[in-house]
Amino acid sequence: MKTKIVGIPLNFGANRCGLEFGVDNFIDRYPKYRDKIEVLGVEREVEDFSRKNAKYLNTVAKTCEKLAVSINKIVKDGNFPITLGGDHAIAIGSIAGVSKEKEIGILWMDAHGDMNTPEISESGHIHGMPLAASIGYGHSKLVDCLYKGTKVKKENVILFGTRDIDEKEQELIDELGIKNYTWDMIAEMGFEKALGEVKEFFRDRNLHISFDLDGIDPAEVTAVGTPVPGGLSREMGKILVSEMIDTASVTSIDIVEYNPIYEKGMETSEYVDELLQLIEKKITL
Ligand code: DIR
Ligand code: MN
Ligand code: MN
Ligand code: MN
Repeated sequence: MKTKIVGIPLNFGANRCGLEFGVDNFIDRYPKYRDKIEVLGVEREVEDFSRKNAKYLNTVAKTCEKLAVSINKIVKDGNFPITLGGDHAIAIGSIAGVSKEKEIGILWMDAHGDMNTPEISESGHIHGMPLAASIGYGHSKLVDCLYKGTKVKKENVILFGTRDIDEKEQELIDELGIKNYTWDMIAEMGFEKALGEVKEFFRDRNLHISFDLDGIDPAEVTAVGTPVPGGLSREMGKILVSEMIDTASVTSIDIVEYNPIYEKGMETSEYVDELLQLIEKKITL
């Protein structure tokens, strides 16, 4: 099995300047990836700007659709897709591309819940909605990406590292019974124990990992658009990915929200490189 990296420089899901430069900046810093990352273009669609509750809906939906087709082909060819963002809205596409072929669970590593819907979102930013859309909640243009309906059962989802969840978003998480390892819980019970439980839950099952870089402590990974104090150390993030690959049947991974505008030196791009190397080594073993 080979890893195939797809770069998708979307920022319309976050409406935060800089995310659109993430993929190109990363390749500039690490030219060894120039031929290894297939970069998809993001095209602006006509938008309805009276819509405040799901900004750039048409552009995001079209981009996710395009990514989903590309990811689906990689899976059908028997390879392992890695999606490099761009903002987290793209997970709608990567998950759809995989879930069309296989029943999967999702490990969502993030400071945020990404469980908003257009009805409850405070910001209207679609990068706060991709997990909800993937389990069947939200605008039909997002929920029905690639094929109609729910991509992943809500029972098969775990949030990990959260520490900034909006009020109505929390209500939806509670109502749906989404398993949520908040950063406070992880810190209290210990990372090892929390990881152990997540490993047991997904043991030998197909798993998509959606890795939002803002899940890591912003003191250690600065170049993200929406930093929140606290979170996993760099090392914990790598152990999480590594041990999940060893334990579950990991099908696919997203690495998202790299925003080079906020990078002080090289520490975030370096971390992305470390993650990619680790995944490559484990998957092609
Ligand atoms: C916030 C932020 N909950 C929103 N979400 C982010 O806009 O819905 N997700 N930053 O990664
Ligand atoms: Mn996110
Ligand atoms: Mn986040
Ligand atoms: Mn918030």
